[in-house]
This record gives sequence, structure tokens and C-alpha cells, in this order.
Amino acid sequence: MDNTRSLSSISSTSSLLFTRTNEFYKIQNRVKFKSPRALSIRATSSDSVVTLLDYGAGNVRSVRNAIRHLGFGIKDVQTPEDILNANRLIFPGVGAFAAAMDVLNKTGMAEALCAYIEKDRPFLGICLGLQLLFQSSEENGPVNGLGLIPGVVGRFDSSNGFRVPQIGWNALQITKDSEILDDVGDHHVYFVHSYRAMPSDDNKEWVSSTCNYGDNFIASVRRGNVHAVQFHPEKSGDVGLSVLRRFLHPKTNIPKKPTEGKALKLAKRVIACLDVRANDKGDLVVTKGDQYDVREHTKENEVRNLGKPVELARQYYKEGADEISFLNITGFRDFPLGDLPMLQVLRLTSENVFVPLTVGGGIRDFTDANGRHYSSLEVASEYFRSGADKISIGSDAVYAAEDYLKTGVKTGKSSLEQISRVYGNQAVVVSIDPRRVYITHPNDVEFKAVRVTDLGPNGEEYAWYQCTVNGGREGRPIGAYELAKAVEDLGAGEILLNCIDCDGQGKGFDMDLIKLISDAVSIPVIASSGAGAVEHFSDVFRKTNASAALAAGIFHRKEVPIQSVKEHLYKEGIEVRI
Ligand code: 1PR
Repeated sequence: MDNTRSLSSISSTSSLLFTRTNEFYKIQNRVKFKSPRALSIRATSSDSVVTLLDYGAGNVRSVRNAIRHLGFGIKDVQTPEDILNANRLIFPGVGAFAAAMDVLNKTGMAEALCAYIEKDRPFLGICLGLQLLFQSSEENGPVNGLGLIPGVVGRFDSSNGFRVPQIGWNALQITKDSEILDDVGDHHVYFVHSYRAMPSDDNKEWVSSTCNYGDNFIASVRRGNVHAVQFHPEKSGDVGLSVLRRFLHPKTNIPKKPTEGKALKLAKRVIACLDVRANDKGDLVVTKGDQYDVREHTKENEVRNLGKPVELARQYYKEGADEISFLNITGFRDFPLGDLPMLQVLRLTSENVFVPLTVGGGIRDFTDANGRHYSSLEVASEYFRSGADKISIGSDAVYAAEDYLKTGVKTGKSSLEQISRVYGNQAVVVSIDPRRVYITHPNDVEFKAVRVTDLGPNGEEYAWYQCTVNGGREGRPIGAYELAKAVEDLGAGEILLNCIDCDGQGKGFDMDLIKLISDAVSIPVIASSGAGAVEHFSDVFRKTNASAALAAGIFHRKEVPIQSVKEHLYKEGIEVRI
């Protein structure tokens, strides 16, 4: 895209750009400090309006979209009185525990929340909105919480082989009638978190379900009209919408749906990836490369056009994709906030796609033609606010890892560090684009090499995986193994592991590479590039520690539907969400 043209449209966007910190600040200034205990509860507003406590710490667009999708209007909390006067309050806590408590305390909302909950008014906390109800958290702490439920929120233990954060679809063990979970049964729901509260004798009157991830943690609580869930109903597909629906319509007699799920534990995820870019006419299209070459080999040499991003994303959601990734593949040379159609794609998709959305491409610092500087954090914030749950960093993470390995110092200034500090590492994916380089002996290079399953063209028995930037155009002096370990240190929450050699080939994933990386890090790894048949998915989950497998071409060309991948995995005894 032409930067000059695109930048003219940025001025309207720039006012939208703000970080979470700024947003906190705005809210703190906006809210009057007044003791909520001195306030009386006014007449309630309409039944079709739900009050939302959004303190601006991240993406709650999906919660808003889900509420609207279910036919409700939204009233945003501006003052503590709004909490006390709510008919029905949803608190989708996002971000870090300490920062959230800071805002709640400074604005008087903490007291209002306690008063509201103590009066048994209808409340639904989501994720951090559950954790904040407890006495304290170890996240950057100890930090005191609202103190309504006995217990301390602690970090998952990764020493027993469980990857932290827990990202994905897990099963609930329902321990008491919670009403809002009536349709969950044996279906999976979506979790994304590094911290959790544990059930104990002291809090057992609250606990309505637990989930197992290394240990049994609290997945939901309920007392009277007060509910809170550690999972994300707004990202848990139809099952999640049913949780919200039951909270919003408590008195209506919605018949309990028969349980058809088979959830036992954390499921392996199947992800549909949409590589997006503008074609030569300027329309945003889903394209697909062969080893990253996205142009047709015809006289016209056009960008391959496999469909429209929003339509395809909706279709994949309906077909059972556990997650959708959008990669803005020319983001490395265009300024993504100039690429407003991409933001529009996210906004439209998140209106009725209720599974996690990742967006990548062009997340880096940028200075426009007028000298206005945009930080990568601002770019990411705009993506989050447009509906992304996770952002994915490619080229910029390579440079950050190179610097880190050279100096051994975490400057805290890289996009990776800044974004994960503000939004949490579960929101930051690093996309690796490596190319296989065959060698005869592992000591031929300073990078980690593996013995390859299939020999190289000259009978080479080893290979290392060279990282690239700018959509595979430039090789860098760093291997995929070194990069993966460095970005984990710098705060990445997940790795999207592509392979240029396998991309679009349909011959299966690069098992050597995926095994190497998924054994090297303790964050989840998404296997990508090369899926051509359902067996490739079972293979990658059997032979490697990948947490998810991503495919593009076979889904776009309708060669293998997502549902048949799921059915195959299920028949093979691999846990999937069905
Ligand atoms: O460097 O931060 O701007 O991010 C650019 C992003 O765009 C990176 O995530 C990079 O992987 C991606 N990208 C850049 N150029 C291309 C290209 O194809 N020319 N796409 C590209 C990467 C790879 C996968 C693909 C799988 C599965 N595409 O996303 O979807 O290989 O395909 P398959 O199932 O058909 O084999 P930055």
C-alpha cells in the first residue's frame, strides 16, 4: 500500500490510539471519588440493558459483541454509582491483577463492587474478573484483591511439563448447580491465563466447577446471583454464548440442552490461518503462497485470490475452527494503521465470530511522513481494540531476539516486551518464518542443528533452521531454536512456527523442526505449514509437543474441511473440541 495515501487517513485514527495506561488514567480522572456505602440504589434501568465494567485494559470488544448478539444493550460504568445501580453487571477483567486493583481502588469502584456483590445483585466476572474476587494474588505481588472469596491466586506450575500460559479449550468438572453452566456439560470452554485460584475448604461454598491443568483449579464460582468464570464465554463458541445467555435471562425457562460433548482435558487446537494482503486492484484478499510466493505463475502474475477475509473467517468459525489467525503479510513494508481495511476486517469478524482472533503483520515502531511516531504498542492497542485477542510479531521479534542474545540484556523496549508487559504474555504470539539449511555436520554452524528425517539434496544428514524477516525475503544470523528460547525469555506467550520449505506443499508438517522447538520452550507452540491431509494433524500431535496445528491452503481450497480434521483426531483418540 502507498504510505502517502494511507497516512492521510491516519489522523482520524490517531485520536483512537491510546495505551492501556492512558486509558486507566482517563478513567481515574473521570470517576468521582465518593464512598459508595453512602450511596443509595436508584430505580433499576431496563431489563434489556446490561452494565459493563470496562476499565480499558484490553480487548472487551468480544464481550460487547456477544452481549449485543444476544439482544442486549450495554451501559458502560462511568462512576461507582453506575455499579450500584446496575440491574445486571458484567465485569470482564483483563490485564494484570495489580493494575486492575489499582484502578478499582483509586476510582472507588472496588468498594462499589463489594457493596453490589454483598447485596447479592446479579454479577458475572470473567477471567481476571473472577480472580479479583479473591483475597490476594501472587501476580507481581502479593497484591490484595477484593477479598470476597477466601484464597490466593497463584501461578500455574510449569515444572510438571504443563505449558504456561494455559491457552486453549479445556473441560469443566461441575461441582454444583450453577444455572449458567447448564448447557456446558461435557463441552470444552476456552481458557487463557497463567494464574489461577485453587479450591479449598474455605472457599468450597463458592466453587461451582473446577478444571484440571496440572492441578485442579477453580473454573467458576457461584453464590446466589453472583457468578464468575475463569474461562472466556465470549470466546467459547456456542457453548460460551449459552453461558452468557443464561446469565442474562435467568428467569426464563431455557430448556437444558442434552450433553453431546466429549471433553476430558485440554484439547489440541485446529487453527485456520488467513494470509491477507491488498491485491493489485487494492482490494484486501485472502491469499496463499507456495513457499511464501503468493503470485499466480501466469502472464498477469496476479496475487492469488482465495476469498474475502471476513466471509472466510465466519465460515471457518461455523465449521469448528478453534481459533482464526489473520496475517497481514505485507505489514512489514506497509504501516498497518494505514491499512484501515485490516482493522475493519477485525471489527466485522469479531461481531459474530466467538473464538479467539489473532492478528499479525507490521507490529513495530513506525514514523510517518509527518514525523509522527507510532510505537508498536500503539499499533497493537489498535488491533486489540478492533477485536484481536492476540497479536503476532514476526520480523520485529527477530531483531529483538538478536539484540538480546548479543547483549544478554532485556531492555524492556522491544515491541515484544512492551506489549506483553501491558497486555500480558498470553496476548503475544511470535511468528517464526524459518528456512531449512542442510549441513553435513552439526558443528558446521553455531546454531542448533537437528538430524533430519529426510536427507538433504546432497545426502546431508543435518539441518539448521535459519530465521527470516520481511516475509521470508531476508535470512538472518539466528536459528529458530535460539529465537524461540530468546522470545520466550522476552515475554512471548506462544509461538507460531511456520516453515518456508513446507508452506503450501501439502506434504505434512516439518516434524524435525516442530519437535525441536516444542521441546525447547515451555510456552505453547502452534505447528504451521504443509498440512495436506487429516493424517498430518494426527501425526504432528502424536510425534511432537505442539499444542495446536494451523493450516491455510487445504481449508481455502476446500480440500479438507475443518470438521473432518476434528473427526479424524477424535477417532484417533486425540482430545479435540467437537
Ligand atoms: O514480519 O511482523 O510484519 O509479520 C509478517 C507475518 O506475515 C508473519 O507472521 C509471516 O509469517 C507472514 N508472512 C509474510 N509473508 C508471507 C508469505 O506467505 N509471503 N505468510 C507470510 C506466512 C505462513 C503461514 C501459512 C502456513 C500454512 N504464511 O501463515 O498460513 O504456512 O500454510 P499451508 O497450510 O497452506 O501450508 P511481520
